[in-house]
Amino acid sequence: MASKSSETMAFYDIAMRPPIASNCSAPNPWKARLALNFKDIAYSTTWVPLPEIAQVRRDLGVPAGRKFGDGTDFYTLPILVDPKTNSKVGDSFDIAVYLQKTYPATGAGDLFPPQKLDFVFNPDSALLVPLSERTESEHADYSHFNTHVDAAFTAHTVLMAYNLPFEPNTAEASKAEFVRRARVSSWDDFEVQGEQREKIKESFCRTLGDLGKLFLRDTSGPFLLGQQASYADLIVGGWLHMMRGTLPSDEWEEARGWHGGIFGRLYDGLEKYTQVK
Ligand SMILES: N[C@@H](CCC(=O)N[C@@H](CS)C(=O)NCC(=O)O)C(=O)O
Repeated sequence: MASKSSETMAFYDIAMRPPIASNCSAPNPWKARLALNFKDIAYSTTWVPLPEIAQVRRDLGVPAGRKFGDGTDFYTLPILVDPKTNSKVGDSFDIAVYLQKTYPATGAGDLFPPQKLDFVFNPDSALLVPLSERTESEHADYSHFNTHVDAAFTAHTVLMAYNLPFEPNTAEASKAEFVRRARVSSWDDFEVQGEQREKIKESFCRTLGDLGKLFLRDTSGPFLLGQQASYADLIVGGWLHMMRGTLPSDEWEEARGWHGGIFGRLYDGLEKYTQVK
C-alpha cells in the first residue's frame, strides 16, 4: 500500500538478541506481523525490551490485555498504532480485525474468509498464565480457533522457554521475571531434558496431529483453505515462528516433518509474509 511516512503505522514487538530479524520469536507479535504483511501495510517496528513493556503500554495509554493467575495486570505486546485513524490496538486478534475492517481491499485480500475451524484443545492442567479473555463475537469462529491454538501451543512452551534468545542487556531481568512467574527457584529450572522432554514432545506431536487434521481437508496448498491463506493460518504461523526461534534446531526440523510435513509446508508457505520491517 502506498503510504506517506507520516502515515506509517507503528508496530511494537519484543526485542530479542541480534540479529533481531532471525531471533524475534514472540508468537502474538508474529501473528500481527504476518497480518500486516498479508495486508501489505506500511509500518515500522519499535523493539521493546521485555522489562519495559508495561511502561511502554502505559505511556501509550493502552490498558493491559491479560492478567496473571493472581489477578494482577499482565502488560503484553503487540501494539499497533495507526496515525491515519488515530487508533491504538493492543491485541494481536484485534489488530487483524482492525486491519480487515479499516483496509478491506489491500494486500492479499480477506483475512477472515468463511471456513470451518473446529479445533478444540483443553489443557490437562491450568496454564501458568491464563490467556486473554475475549468476550466480543466478531469473527467468533476465528477467535475461538485462536484461543484453542494458543492453549495447545502454550501447554508445550516448556520445550521452548529455556532457549528464548533474550536481548543481552535485559536478559537477566527477563529471566528473573520468568522465574518469579513460574514460582521456581532459578532459570535452570526451565531446562527440560531426557525422558521428561521426550514425553512432552510426544504430547506436542499428538496435539499438532489433531490440529493438522484441519489442514488435510484441502491439500491443494499449504493453507487450511488450500492455496488461500487466511488469518487462521497466520495464527498457527505465529507459533511456528516461536518454535523455529526457540527449539533446538534438530527438534525444529523434526517438528517440521511431523504428520507428513503439514507444519513445515505451512511455515514455508507463509514465507512471503515474514518480512521484519
Ligand atoms: N492476547 C494477547 C496476548 C499477547 C501476549 O501474551 N504477548 C506476549 C508475547 S507473545 C507478551 O507480550 N509477553 C510479555 C511478557 O512475557 O512479559 C495478544 O494476542 O496480543
